[in-house]
Amino acid sequence: MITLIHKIKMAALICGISSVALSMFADDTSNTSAGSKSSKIEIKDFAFNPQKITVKSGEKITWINHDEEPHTVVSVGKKFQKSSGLDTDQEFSIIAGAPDTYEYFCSVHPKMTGTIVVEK
Ligand SMILES: [Cu+2]
Repeated sequence: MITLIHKIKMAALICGISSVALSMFADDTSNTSAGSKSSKIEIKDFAFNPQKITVKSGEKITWINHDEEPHTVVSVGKKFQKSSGLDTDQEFSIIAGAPDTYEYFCSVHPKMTGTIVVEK
């Protein structure tokens, strides 16, 4: 009798521990997918690709330069922080701010332009 109760208690304890561990694991994965949503803009052949993107406020936006030439990311009207000169395979990231339309260009090649539409 006593040993049976003891066994049940042990089983309940083990179940409790594993479900806590599982829920922690589930929380971790949902946090990574929801909290760090990000968009990539590739710089290739003197163009931003995609040229226009729509993101949510708080989303991370990363540019990566695939050209041999250095490029920059500069906001029209200085609405967000500008990048330094990006060498080959170098990245630059910002966090999308308030909902708005953000135009940007490359200060080395001003004909290179892009648009970010930030939604709520
Ligand atoms: Cu450029």
